Amino acid sequence: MTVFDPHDPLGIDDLLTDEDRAIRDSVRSWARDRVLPHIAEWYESGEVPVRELARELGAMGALGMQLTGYGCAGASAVQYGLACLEVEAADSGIRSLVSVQGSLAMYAIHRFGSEEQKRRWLPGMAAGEIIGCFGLTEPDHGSDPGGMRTYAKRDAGGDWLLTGRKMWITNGSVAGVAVVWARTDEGIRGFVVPTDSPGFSAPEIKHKWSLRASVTSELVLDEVRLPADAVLPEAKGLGGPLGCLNHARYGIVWGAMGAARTCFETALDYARTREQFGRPIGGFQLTQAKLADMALELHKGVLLAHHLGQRMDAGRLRPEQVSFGKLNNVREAIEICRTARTVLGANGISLEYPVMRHATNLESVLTYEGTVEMHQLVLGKALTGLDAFR
Ligand code: TGC
Ligand code: FAD
Repeated sequence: MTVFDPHDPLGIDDLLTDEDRAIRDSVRSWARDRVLPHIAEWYESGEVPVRELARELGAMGALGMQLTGYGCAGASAVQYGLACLEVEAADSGIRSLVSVQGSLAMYAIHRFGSEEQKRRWLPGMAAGEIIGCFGLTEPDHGSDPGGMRTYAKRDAGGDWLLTGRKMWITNGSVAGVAVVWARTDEGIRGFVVPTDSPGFSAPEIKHKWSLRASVTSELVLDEVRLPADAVLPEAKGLGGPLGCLNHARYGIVWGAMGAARTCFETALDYARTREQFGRPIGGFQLTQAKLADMALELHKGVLLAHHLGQRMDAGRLRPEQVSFGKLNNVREAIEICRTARTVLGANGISLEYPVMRHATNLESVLTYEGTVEMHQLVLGKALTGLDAFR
């Protein structure tokens, strides 16, 4: 008979290959050594050494790790997911850095770019030397990106002139390259924009109470002149950016379970040692019910992520299935973090413990990459055949 492991009650570890475990363990060690000792300070100050972390993640092969060639690691979807989980177990903001770099900016260039664009940008991005951002959302168009106003038009010489504003853009102010989506006479197209282009600026958005260890910015595009070949040749229409989102959302399916795992483990540990009424609070039935329910949703969520990862590796993952995973796992993760908060009592609200930080981070994760409602509507449409978006 195998032994019951409170940290892996379903034996999910058995589903992983030796290589999966090696990648997971090395990312876990990096997060433990390089992020955990500093994260509370970064969170409180709202200052995070993004460039330094990007280079370290690049050296580990964690940036664009699911892509092949151009300096990318060529890992499996499951391995990429495990890396997201381990990074987000430390902080969702650092996982955002990984997601936006690898699944949005690099993926867009890898999937839709010309050979020259790939050679120019991807090796430096994989190494973490160049940080990328992905500008889709606008001040007046978040859930409905099809209504975007940012536009690009050609001048007589064939150059593009890009004008508009993007909002809530992760890594915007630290990026060397921005993938920006804009309306053109040919429909929605993507542009690879060096951030030192005249007319480009990226003021940082301050006063966030969530994802404080992540840089979030506005992108201001004031007639940014770009050469004819700055457009991503293979992306035409909204399917371009939405195709990138599938990959980032997939990483979040795993990542959210990392935040949940940290909160569950913190609560479990606390419940075993904190005493009230003369005994550990973990001995009270009400606390045990919370722990049991948290463990159920945590490990069901990891199983779901693994299942979707295997489908992605087999080339059989549908966008609706990604919505299923993102909707379920982020929603359950935030519930787990909030429940963990209650187990810790007053300590639950302190930055000395990770639970409130994770819970407030997940408020952003619940909203970005498609809100809960968007994923409900994606599933609703898939189930009924009826479009309820508009
Ligand atoms: P709709 O008419 O349904 O579709 C337009 C075209 O797009 C295609 N499509 C997809 N393609 C690939 N993957 C998907 N998931 C796709 N969903 C739709 C579709 O087939 C169609 O193609 P075509 O060729 O027929 O034109 O579009 P709609 O206007 O009704 O909108 C659909 C909706 C609401 C689901 C979509 O717009 C949506 O997902 N909205 C949410 C927006 C969102 O998620 N934004 C995220 C911004 S990036 C971000 O948040 C990064 S945070 C990262 C971090 O810090 O970690
Ligand atoms: P809205 O679309 O205005 O939605 C407001 C509310 O209305 C939501 O509850 C929504 O679900 C609901 N709603 C909207 N339409 C409907 C409908 N048809 N039916 C029912 N309910 C509806 N974007 C990027 O492009 N790149 C980034 O790197 C990026 N990083 C981000 C980082 C952070 C920290 C945050 C918070 C956001 C980031 N975003 C980024 C933006 C994010 O993707 C958007 O915030 C998100 O898509 C929602 O858009 P919105 O905030 O404009 O909300």
